[in-house]
Amino acid sequence: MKNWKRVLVLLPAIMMICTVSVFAAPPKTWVVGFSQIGSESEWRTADTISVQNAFNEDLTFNLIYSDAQQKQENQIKALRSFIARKVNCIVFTALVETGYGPVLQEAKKAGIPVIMIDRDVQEADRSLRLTIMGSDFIKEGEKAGTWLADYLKKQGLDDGKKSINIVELQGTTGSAPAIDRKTGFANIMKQHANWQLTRSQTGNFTTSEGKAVMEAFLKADSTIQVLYAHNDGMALGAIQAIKEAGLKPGKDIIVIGVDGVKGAFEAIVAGEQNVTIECSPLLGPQAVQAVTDLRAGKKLPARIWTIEGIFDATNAAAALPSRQY
Ligand code: GYE
Repeated sequence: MKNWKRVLVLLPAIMMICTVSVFAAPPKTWVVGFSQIGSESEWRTADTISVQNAFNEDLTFNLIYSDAQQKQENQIKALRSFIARKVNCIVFTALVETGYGPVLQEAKKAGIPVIMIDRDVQEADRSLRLTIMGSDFIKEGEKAGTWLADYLKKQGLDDGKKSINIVELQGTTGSAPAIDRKTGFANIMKQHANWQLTRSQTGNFTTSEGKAVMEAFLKADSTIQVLYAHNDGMALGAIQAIKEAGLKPGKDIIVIGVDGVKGAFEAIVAGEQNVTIECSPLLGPQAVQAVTDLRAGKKLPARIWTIEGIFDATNAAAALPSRQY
């Protein structure tokens, strides 16, 4: 009798649970604005395609894509237009780390959540964006330095006394990966008193500028032993410059790149690049997952890391066929 009464009292709730599970409302369609920085590298193209495909495959999202063509003012305009259109969420890659404070404040005021992918901003108010997903660029720089230390040791090229002359091709000035990859590499340099950074200049993450800057380095300096390029695109441009100067890249000059694009794998297999530190651009599925969680009312972690490897002559050939970018 008692049990029977309990069932009667709980009946409305039981019915509601059944209705919700059988006729669960489909997720609300969300409009997502994606502000991309441009198409300066093979990496960037793979990243754009990954994000576009992942959102377009999910019919509950409507992605508005904006390409800033490497101009911060274009990005700020795009973000303002997303706010004016009252998008549900903004996915944002910042060209450089600073200068977006006011527009991010506007998004916050409008109640539009911002998810950073790949490149973060440096704003004192960390609440201006919900999360940042992507790679640890400082760690990438450290991996490059550690790889070099191991390689020089194995080849018997570093006695700890004679100087090791290194040149650096930096990424876009003021961007998170350029700042952090420099810092990470410098952290390892500090442990090697004889390593000298003889030249360091931006190649803007492009193959053409990487080539031009390396040409200038080679003209001015015949003692270069190592090139550390903040991305593979610039390393590949520099390889051309090294060849045109009558030297053998990968042998006369050790070439280190970052990203892990197909071109770098091919250059490693050909013996012209020595190593690439992987940085995955395939952020689309992770971005969709984060926005889906957000829509469902879940709290996002403040940092979502990408897991990445290191590829050199010991493992690049085996990995090449399965590379996706
Ligand atoms: O390494 C470079 C690109 O932000 C991690 O940008 C990205 C960098 C990548 O153009 O190739």
